[in-house]
Amino acid sequence: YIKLIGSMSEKSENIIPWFPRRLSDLDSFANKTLQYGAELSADHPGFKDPEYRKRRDEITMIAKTYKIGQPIPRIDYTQDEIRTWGTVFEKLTSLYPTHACREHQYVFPLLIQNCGYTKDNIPQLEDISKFLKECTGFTLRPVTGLLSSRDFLNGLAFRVFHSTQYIRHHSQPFYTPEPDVCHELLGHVPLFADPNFASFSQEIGLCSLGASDEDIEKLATIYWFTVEFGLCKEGDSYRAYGAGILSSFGELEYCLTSKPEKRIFDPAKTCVQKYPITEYQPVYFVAESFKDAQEKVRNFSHTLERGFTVRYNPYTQTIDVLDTK
Ligand code: TIH
Ligand code: FE2
Repeated sequence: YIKLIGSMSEKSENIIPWFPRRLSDLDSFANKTLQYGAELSADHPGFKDPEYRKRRDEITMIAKTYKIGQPIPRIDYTQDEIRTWGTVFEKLTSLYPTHACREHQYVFPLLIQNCGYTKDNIPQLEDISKFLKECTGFTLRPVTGLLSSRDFLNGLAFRVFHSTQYIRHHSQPFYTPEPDVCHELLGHVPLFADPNFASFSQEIGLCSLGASDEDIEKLATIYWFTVEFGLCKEGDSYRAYGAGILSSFGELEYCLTSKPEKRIFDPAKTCVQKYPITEYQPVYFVAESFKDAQEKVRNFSHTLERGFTVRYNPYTQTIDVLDTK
């Protein structure tokens, strides 16, 4: 029952990539995960240990059959998995007071109170998803592995965050090149409870709907340097808000030293910056505030080629296509 506006579908020389218009359209992403690139699988222990791979396959079964609206099944984590979580949890929480941004520090105690965040317990996606929904309307969806940038960013337009449910390999707890529960729950979740950050993230998602492949690449790079690896200013010092740094003890310490370069966040420049995916970042971008970053991304989006604008309708949880240019 969704009709595209006449002139939009008639522009045959300029075909608009399909995009989700309703929340349940996101169900179609479930089995479209990418193969790990050669780069990523290089030599990390998590890719090679057969017993570990087997456990991951068990956990990702959940994501394969999950449909929107269902409660996210709980995982009975093993003692070994909980030990890995505990190691990461203790180390990271010792750095947050001096390294994490204000918003992260505000939310963290609420997660301890409401979602079972402790050293001895891996919190469950279902409990967190309910909590986030009450804070900002964000919800979690379990995912088997890496989605394409397009699918992943499209989810954000609906305030849906695709989250892994398995944990990193126990042999290298302080850095992994791929997402896992430590990364999602300690890095991403606290920020999605912040209203300004939530709306900044959704802004990137809205820009990605029906965008060209080239523009998706730019938006994914902006996402990388903000939601994943962003720094922000607090008074005279820098703090981390990017989930990739907040979930890696090694990188969290490193990012605030004088070793890496720090530049002001500017979408037009940030969107073409190259970055490594299996080692610490050589360059970080610093945001003034989430509100400021959102405005910059919105202005930047006007420079992208897309013949229409979109608006999220929270009452129906659908995307309204507003007009054609
Ligand atoms: N490097 C992060 C960590 O060790 O927690 C995980 C990831 C960040 C970005 C993509 S995967
Ligand atoms: Fe992430």
